[in-house]
Amino acid sequence: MADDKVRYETYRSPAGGWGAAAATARVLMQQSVLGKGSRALLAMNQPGGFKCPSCAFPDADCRKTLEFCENGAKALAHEATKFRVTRAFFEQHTVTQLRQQSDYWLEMQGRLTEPVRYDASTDRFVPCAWDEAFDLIGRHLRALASPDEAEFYTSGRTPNEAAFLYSVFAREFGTNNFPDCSNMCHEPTSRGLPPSIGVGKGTVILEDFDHAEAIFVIGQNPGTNSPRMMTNLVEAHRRGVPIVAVNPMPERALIRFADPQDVVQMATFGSTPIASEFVHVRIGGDMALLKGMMKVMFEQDAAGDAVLDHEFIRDHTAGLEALRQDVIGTEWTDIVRASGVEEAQIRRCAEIYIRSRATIICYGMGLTQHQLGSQLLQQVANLLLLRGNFGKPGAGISPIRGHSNVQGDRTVGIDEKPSQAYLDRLRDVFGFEPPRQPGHHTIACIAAMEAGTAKVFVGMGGNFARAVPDTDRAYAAMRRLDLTVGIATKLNKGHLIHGRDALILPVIARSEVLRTAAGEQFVTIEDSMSNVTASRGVLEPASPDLLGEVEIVCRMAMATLPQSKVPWDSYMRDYGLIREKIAEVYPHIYEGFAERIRSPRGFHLDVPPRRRVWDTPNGKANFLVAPGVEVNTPVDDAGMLRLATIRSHDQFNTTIYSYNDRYRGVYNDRMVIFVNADDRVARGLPERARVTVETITTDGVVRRVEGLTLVDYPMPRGALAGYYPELNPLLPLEHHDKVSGTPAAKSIPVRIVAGSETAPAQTPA
Ligand SMILES: Nc1nc2c(c(=O)[nH]1)N[C@H]1C(S)=C(S)[C@@H](COP(=O)(O)OP(=O)(O)OC[C@H]3O[C@@H](n4cnc5c(=O)[nH]c(N)nc54)[C@H](O)[C@@H]3O)O[C@H]1N2
Ligand SMILES: Nc1nc2c(c(=O)[nH]1)N[C@H]1C(S)=C(S)[C@@H](COP(=O)(O)OP(=O)(O)OC[C@H]3O[C@@H](n4cnc5c(=O)[nH]c(N)nc54)[C@H](O)[C@@H]3O)O[C@H]1N2
Ligand SMILES: [Mo]
Repeated sequence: MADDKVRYETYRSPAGGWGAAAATARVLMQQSVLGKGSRALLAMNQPGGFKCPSCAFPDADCRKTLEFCENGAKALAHEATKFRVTRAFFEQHTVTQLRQQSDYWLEMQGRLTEPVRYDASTDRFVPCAWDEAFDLIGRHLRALASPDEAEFYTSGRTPNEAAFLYSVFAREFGTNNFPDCSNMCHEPTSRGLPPSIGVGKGTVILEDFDHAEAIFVIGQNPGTNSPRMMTNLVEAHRRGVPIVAVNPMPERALIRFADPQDVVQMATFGSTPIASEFVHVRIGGDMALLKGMMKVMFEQDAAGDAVLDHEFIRDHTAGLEALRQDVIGTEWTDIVRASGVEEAQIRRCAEIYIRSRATIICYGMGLTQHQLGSQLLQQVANLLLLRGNFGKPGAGISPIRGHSNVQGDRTVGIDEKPSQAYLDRLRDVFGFEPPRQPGHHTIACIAAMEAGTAKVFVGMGGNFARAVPDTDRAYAAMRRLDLTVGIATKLNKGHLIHGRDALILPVIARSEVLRTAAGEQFVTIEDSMSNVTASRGVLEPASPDLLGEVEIVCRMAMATLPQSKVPWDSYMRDYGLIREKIAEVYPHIYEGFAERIRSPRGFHLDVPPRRRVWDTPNGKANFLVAPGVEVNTPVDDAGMLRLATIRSHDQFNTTIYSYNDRYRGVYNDRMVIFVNADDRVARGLPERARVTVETITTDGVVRRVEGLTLVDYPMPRGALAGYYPELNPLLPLEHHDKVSGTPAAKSIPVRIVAGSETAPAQTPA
């Protein structure tokens, strides 16, 4: 069978295993970096080496020599690629032509090599000296009527040092406009959990997985998006720990996994079953499921069974009775209808939870990206609090973050609603008065662009226009800007949706050596479990004309703020001086940063709930009530289906590595919609029908994506899934969680409006 033929089949092997090993070798060869890439892989996540640029899962304690996974290897191979985007490339293609190209094609062109500026007379990006680029940025920013006309976006690969200075720069300039990739991701964690447990982070560390007696994995696909977590799940399974997976898609790695680093399993083609209980929840059915489990507990408590940790509840919490009322008052019929899960299975899940003396609940985008995402997470915390699952080994809440430093960026100042206490410290440490008004998150930033009140957009990494909702509106909004700046390793579509003036500034990547006038520098990142570690690149930079992100921030600041109180010049030489300032601004967590970072495995930032200390107004952990069982506004349309936009196995967010999604059996196609066969048949559509999907809204805007192929898949009734970012045109900006501003990308109300005959087999562009 030709390798580029579109096909859909059922993947029957375990996830991981030889499939993963082969895929690793393939991507190194494809990027022509087999030797260089393999050497770099040996330094990844090792003391003295660099941190994997892929996901935010922590590394294990030296247990494995090769602490990487297939998808980490892909990220590295694409970063270390031998392909280059040169000035000749930009001469050959107008921007209008480049915009027609796919995300995949743009990614495959390789690394950016020198700064470029948009030239409208030729519709091309042309080379531009670094000084000229900073000068242009400074002129635009200083010309603004108000600093709030600038937007400073951050994507989560940016290391702590660069993110910290970026936030200092924007605040000295005078704005809190910090749209961030996290606003589309774990913002419900950052906003929903503080009123509940006093911190917007996870409370679990890796060692806890060795002590847990039950693990729940809800709305998360670790086999693809955090594969190093599979090691912990395999080990837990071997210890006989029940693992409950809650997902509308029976993700392969949640069912069966072969550890590519387990020699015996590889030699014998063995594998480990993962989930002891697979809960096939409806999209958005988790609120009902969680309430159902709590209802079982309150019922047993009423019957006199010791299922609640009364001592913990008495000493550490407030609000139990209101929660009890709400949950007891919720009817089983509603719970079963909304969750799509039978009462018997919910009772089994509750039993697993009750029997365990230490439970971890992990979750991902399947919980955060709903209209009531923040409140949903508060129910997860409620469930954990009922049995005192905080501040003891093997227990806690574990949001599995996305980008490798997305959590760190937030910790060191990327926050559009900073606390007044933090702003006071910033003032005291740097001697300028920071702005006190909240700024824009991602959704507010797009609204400001649409309104014409945003004029300059600086993107520190990322692919803003592709990652955000409502693609057509976002593109139009970006085009209204006076200046767009993309600071990046690779060319992406976001750079091509630009303002009147535009710059693309190429950076030294995570895996590459950072040299300054003061010698070799390292940076630091914070993983999903609050461990801060050093990262030192080992490869030569992709081009001599690249700058580190820290230097780019410092030079933007110097070009914009000639009277600045901040010694930018010294920071871009010696990153140790930046860490000193981080320690001064955040003494409660970063005191002694310089010494503590010398430890080969870094250090852990204090998370108070681990000590049963609750940084809430009443000093308690709070049971918080969310009315009802739905996480989305009901839609009055009998033909409505809920669409979850998800990641394939071969992408990192908007970076597309290939058109395959091995574990879901899809090859050479991304324009697919996974559907329950009964929902398809009910619409009179044949298998593999070519369809158009349309969003159901009341705002009068028609949002459609055409040319999608229906693929039968074990989805619950009423649920669809398809790939992000191709389906982002269907996601309305207004369809988001009001608490956090996070787009409800997992529950778009849609209908199938047009179907035709079976899609012809075809080869993607
Ligand atoms: N290789 C790779 N690694 C990555 C990324 C990548 O793109 N590629 N992205 C990184 C980033 S930024 C992030 S945030 C993480 C994302 O990691 P995940 O959170 O795992 O990402 P998704 O694929 O968006 O969706 C997760 C799961 O949610 C399920 N789901 C959808 N709707 C619901 C629901 O209503 N309830 C429940 N219970 N489940 C639901 C989907 O079926 C899917 O299995 O991964 C990070 N790591
Ligand atoms: N419909 C839908 N939309 C979603 C999601 C979803 O599940 N569904 N998920 C959301 C989530 S969780 C997230 S996190 C966002 C992601 O949004 P972003 O973070 O904005 O997007 P990425 O695709 O991760 O950004 C990739 C680009 O980052 C640049 N880059 C890579 N490495 C580096 C580096 O080391 N330094 C710098 N400066 N640049 C670098 C490269 O140019 C690359 O093209 O998307 C969100 N959008
Ligand atoms: Mo994310």
